[in-house]
Amino acid sequence: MKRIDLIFLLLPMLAGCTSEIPMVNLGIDDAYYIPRMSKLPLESALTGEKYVWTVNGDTVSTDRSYIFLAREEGTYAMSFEIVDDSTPYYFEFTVTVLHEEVEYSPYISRVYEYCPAPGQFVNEMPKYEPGDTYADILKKCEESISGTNDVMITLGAYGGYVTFGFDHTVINVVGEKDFRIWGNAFYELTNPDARGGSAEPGIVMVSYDTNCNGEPDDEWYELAGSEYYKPETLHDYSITYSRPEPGHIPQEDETGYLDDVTYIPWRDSEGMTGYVAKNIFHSQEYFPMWEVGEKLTFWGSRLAPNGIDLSETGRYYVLYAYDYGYVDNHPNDFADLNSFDISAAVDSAGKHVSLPGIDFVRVYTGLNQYCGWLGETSTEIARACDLHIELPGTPLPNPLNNQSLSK
Ligand SMILES: [Ca+2]
Ligand SMILES: [Ca+2]
Ligand SMILES: [Ca+2]
Repeated sequence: MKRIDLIFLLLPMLAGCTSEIPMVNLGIDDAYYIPRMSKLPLESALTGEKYVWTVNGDTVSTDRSYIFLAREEGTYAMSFEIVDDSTPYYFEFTVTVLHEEVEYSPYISRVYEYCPAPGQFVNEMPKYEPGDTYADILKKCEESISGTNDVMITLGAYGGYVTFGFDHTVINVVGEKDFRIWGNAFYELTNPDARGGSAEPGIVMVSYDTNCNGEPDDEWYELAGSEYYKPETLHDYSITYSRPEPGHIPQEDETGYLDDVTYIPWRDSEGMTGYVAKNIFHSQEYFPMWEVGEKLTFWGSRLAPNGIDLSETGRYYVLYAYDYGYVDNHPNDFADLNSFDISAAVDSAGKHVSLPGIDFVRVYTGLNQYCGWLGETSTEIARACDLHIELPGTPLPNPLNNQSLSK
């Protein structure tokens, strides 16, 4: 096939996404240099009937545009073809993937959103101080869970979420788990084999920055955990919490542990209603104080309740861990059970999707459950880590509490 100079609309020259959109004639300038684990968006300025992109001889896309992304350093032989009877084109070029200039961090570097549902640790983890705006709270969240700061944040009751990212794209390595998240789950010591104690499973969603604007405004996919396809798991569930009415009169319960059993009312898409109660251990406001609206609505999948009251009098709940695929579900020393494979991503219809990598992770509390004086079930997070970035001198990052990674 005849080689013809092809005008490409090349988005960034280096290091992923910029707002510059220079027109580059690839027939003259046909080599690209990018850091590993960063995206190179390519789009043909010319149109035709069909398109074929190849990397090292393998067809990787048949769309008009293609985002190149590689974990390994080296030079990649690329081709782009427009299959068209009247104006066919074929073009070859190279992408050289280099080591990043400033070493990547394997840990969280950015928190994009923090929207907890009401809960007993809300306004405390992180701490709300009078006058704090949403931007202030977001910054506190970022300081809490970035790097190895390991300061726990709460997501509150069902649906509350946090969205975070790294200083690079997390590659979906085939056949391997890709990132890990730390919570504060534990098994009760009397019966650890039952894997019950404090398991407050959070559902994980991932997103690839396909429009390359650095913002989490692209399509989201849930990572299907062990419960995803079970009939007791609800999809398209939603819930709305209302701020307590002015002049609301607290109602204590007879156990003495709850100050106000009708504190924050909720209504869900199943037609159920209930309350997030206030307990005697946490006297601050439970509705996020930086929020200005009267209602907070959340949606997603909802897992079945996992808590059992062994006392049968509301005094001793054990929350049993689900098998796999959730945050804050198994203790942190179980590395594998707290690690996630991007290949578990499914679309809104439950169909598996193939993502080359992800730029954004969202975690939300997956249960709408209230357990006596333990209060509402809420996912907590302290750290996350890309499993494909090595640290000099340590083969894998150290987990919290110096617990062994090898379990
Ligand atoms: Ca993977
Ligand atoms: Ca985006
Ligand atoms: Ca927890």
